[in-house]
Amino acid sequence: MIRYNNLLFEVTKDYYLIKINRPKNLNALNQETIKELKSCFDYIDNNLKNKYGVIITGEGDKSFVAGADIKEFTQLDNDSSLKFCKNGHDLFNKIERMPIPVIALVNGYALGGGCELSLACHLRIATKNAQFSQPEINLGLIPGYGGTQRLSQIIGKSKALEIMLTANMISAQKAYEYNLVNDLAKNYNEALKKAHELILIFKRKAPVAIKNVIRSVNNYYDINVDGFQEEINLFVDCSKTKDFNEGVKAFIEKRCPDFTGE
Ligand code: DAK
Repeated sequence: MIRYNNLLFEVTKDYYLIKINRPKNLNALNQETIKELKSCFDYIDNNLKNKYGVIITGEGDKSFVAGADIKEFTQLDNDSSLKFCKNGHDLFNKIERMPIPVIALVNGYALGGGCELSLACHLRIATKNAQFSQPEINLGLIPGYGGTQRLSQIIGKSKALEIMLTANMISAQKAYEYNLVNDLAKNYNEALKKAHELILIFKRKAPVAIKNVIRSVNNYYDINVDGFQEEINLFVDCSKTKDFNEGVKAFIEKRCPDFTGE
């Protein structure tokens, strides 16, 4: 198994579990962690067989990710600022485009870059103690890892502006009411159980259809793509698979389909 300095990476029977492992710094994202996450998602992307989802969370019971590592900001100049921004964007775009669902298990603070990391995931489950915020404005910044775009896409312009302009902390319950999170859980174990249950649902679906739903929905937010035209292409792509034949056959034979990913 691959070892990382800042991540715990577990391969389970059905899914991959990534834990950001800097609890003394509330799992703040330094550049090394961003690089390791990128390499971890590249590895997953190349090893999708028999894996139906990814769960990403933070080590410890206090924080998912308390933002970008503020201690690294003291050395920033124009070049490094641009490079940092690009590294973050590359990683978060990679997560958003993964062909299997990525679930953020938000178990505490999800601040700044931490909130943005959760937004790049396809689904979010928050524990009762989770708190969300985009406090960049307090540092004289704006969200720099896609937050201005994804928060607006997910919860709408009005609430997104309120969150980014005030830097207020948003409780798990409020985040649920804003549609920022998909589900709530009492604690980490319950959230992990819920995430696993979702992954077992994905396991029963056709992998090409899963991948193409994610792609097609992402296309809605890409101004360079005609989402309707691409939906036709991705639909036709699915209709050429053996799994499509199997899905129709299983329906007619009144049994569960046995999808193979072909
Ligand atoms: N970075 C570095 N260290 C952090 C950290 C962070 N974001 N958050 C917490 N820590 C460290 C604390 O410094 C402390 O370390 P020691 O002092 O023990 O060495 C340790 O974690 C425990 O934190 P506290 O003692 O503060 O714990 P409390 O329970 O009292 O408070 C807190 C928890 C989350 C309310 C507090 O730690 C806090 O306010 N943390 C900062 C939250 C924050 O503002 N995060 C940054 C959001 S802005 C960019 C791209 C993206 C971004 C920026 C630039 N470029 C491309 C240039 C994104 C920016 C953000 O994420």
